[in-house]
Amino acid sequence: MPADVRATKILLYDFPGSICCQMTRLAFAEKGVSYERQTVDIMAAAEQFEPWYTALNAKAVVPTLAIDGEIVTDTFRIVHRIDKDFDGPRLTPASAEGVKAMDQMMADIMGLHYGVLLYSRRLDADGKAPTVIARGEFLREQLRKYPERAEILNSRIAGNEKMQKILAQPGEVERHVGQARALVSRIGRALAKTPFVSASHYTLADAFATAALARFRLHGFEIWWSAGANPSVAAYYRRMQERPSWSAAGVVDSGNERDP
Ligand SMILES: N[C@@H](CCC(=O)N[C@@H](CS)C(=O)NCC(=O)O)C(=O)O
Repeated sequence: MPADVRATKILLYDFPGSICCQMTRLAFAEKGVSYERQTVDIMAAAEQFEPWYTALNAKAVVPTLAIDGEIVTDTFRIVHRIDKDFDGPRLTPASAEGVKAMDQMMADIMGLHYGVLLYSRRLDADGKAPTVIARGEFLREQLRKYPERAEILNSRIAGNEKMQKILAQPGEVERHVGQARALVSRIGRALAKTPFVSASHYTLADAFATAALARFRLHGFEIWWSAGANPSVAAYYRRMQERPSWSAAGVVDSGNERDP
């Protein structure tokens, strides 16, 4: 049964530029549900590693949703909860088969390595990504300061080293960029069948696709659908930009690229 939105306290632990938070805010906006936001600075202040936050989200990532104090983590689960718990337009296809296809599309969008996409455009003359190296040093400094946070910081340091390895191999970078490009083509093929990526109406997959396309544009890959390539994706992207949810959710597709 849908919760009574007016009586329910909905709090999103959030970071403005985070792609996952943008997906979540799009789902809220399309559902027409109002909520409170608390910023968790995942960059300079590294608040995601603070004990009060890891008590809510053991993986030390945003977003986290609190519904009347009940904690929900993982963007995929969060947006499904938003759709299920509250009144508003249904953001899932009607059939079980449609939901399965939508979930698969969302998993594939979430599965891309957005960090590689960003930093592959930021390599120096030696093929290294100074920002990624600096972030690795920052994480090691956090570890020296807060040895009690070793478990989560060590896993984040391992992820940073893995990304540096990927960035050092042009073939690997190409593979990741190719996966993102293939996803844009797949969105184009889906749009040949239905006006939205998973149904004839807006679904959670559109929230994911919109945030992903915005991220690709931010990183300089708009060429995948501009200038005549993938015209259905170009038209879809314009339509998504025109929806009230675009600005309500604060989708970022230009400017300063500083999100991990
Ligand atoms: N699978 C997780 C991924 C969340 C995630 O990676 N969030 C990023 C921002 S988009 C984050 O919090 N990063 C923190 C960091 O890099 O330390 C989810 O969907 O919630």
